[in-house]
Amino acid sequence: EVRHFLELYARETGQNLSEPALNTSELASHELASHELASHDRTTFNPTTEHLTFAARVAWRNAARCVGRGYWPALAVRDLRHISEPQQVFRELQRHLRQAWNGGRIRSTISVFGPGVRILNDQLIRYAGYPDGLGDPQNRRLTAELTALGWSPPVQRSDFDVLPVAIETGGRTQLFEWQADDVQEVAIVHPEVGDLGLRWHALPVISNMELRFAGLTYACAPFNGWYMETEIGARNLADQGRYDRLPELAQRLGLDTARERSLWRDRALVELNRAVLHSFDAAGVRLDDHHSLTRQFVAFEERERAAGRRVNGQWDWLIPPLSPATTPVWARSYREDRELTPGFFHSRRSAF
Ligand code: NRG
Repeated sequence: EVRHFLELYARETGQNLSEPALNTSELASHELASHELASHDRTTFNPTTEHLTFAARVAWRNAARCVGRGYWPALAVRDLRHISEPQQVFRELQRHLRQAWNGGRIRSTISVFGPGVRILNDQLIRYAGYPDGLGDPQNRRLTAELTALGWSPPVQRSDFDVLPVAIETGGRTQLFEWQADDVQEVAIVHPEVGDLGLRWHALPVISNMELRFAGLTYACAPFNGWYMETEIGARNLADQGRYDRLPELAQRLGLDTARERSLWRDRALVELNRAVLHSFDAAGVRLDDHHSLTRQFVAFEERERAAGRRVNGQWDWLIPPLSPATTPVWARSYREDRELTPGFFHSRRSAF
């Protein structure tokens, strides 16, 4: 696996194996026969920041479910492998949020932490889900788990209470509350109907996937890009098992909800997505729409083919949940290699 990685690195970066980016121990291991490699590399391969940066970007490029990965060469990589103390991890997570937010011009960012650290939350920013139905039902288990670890909901509970982040090191878990200015949110306003009384956070920061390459696993490597509008408007706020707001919006739009054949669900869905696009645009926060992003994805596929690489893909994740057949991804097909590295993998121990 070290050999596979170093060859890929050399091929794509144009860094010859004898150039300084590879230190002598890596060079030596690269030249070893494979039976010797097995006993050597576990102890000798220590990636440089350049290796790590390349690996994280290629892991994104390989992410079969991601329709936004055309931006992979621009991923900002924070090499924090020297950090594993919970308080310091949290401070760096706060910095991550600030750097990624960048005043609304969101930057794709990954922070790679040291060994023995794990984040329990599946995303850094999540809204609590309460047993009585308030909040995000998807996060009920996470909310119960964090409550068992000592979190108390605010006295005035709402549908959008931001959960603390749980950082585990050496079998011990500590909770950290975000400061108000760590979490950037956008109120959802429909251009004609007005304020919908809904909101969503600007940054999706995935924190339950491991970065793997060269036989190494980085278990704490939270990363973010920016949202595509359908993630919020066609799933999070619309799914019956999530915020389920289509019936209410349909009422406000004056649609006939007594008959399925009025297509009130479909019409409300489009209007909710318009509201998400309108609100993020008005707030100056980066957000893609599903038509533009799928076109960019097809352009990415063409660049990959020109570079002699096969695109790893999972069609049912790449198509958007709104009007998929109107996008160029609909008529294409993809093959998936689940073991492809460098890659991001759901952590085996993740509870969520
Ligand atoms: N649908 C999820 C987020 C999944 C990842 N989406 C991104 N990732 N855009 C949700 O929270 O709605 N990213 O790294 O930008």
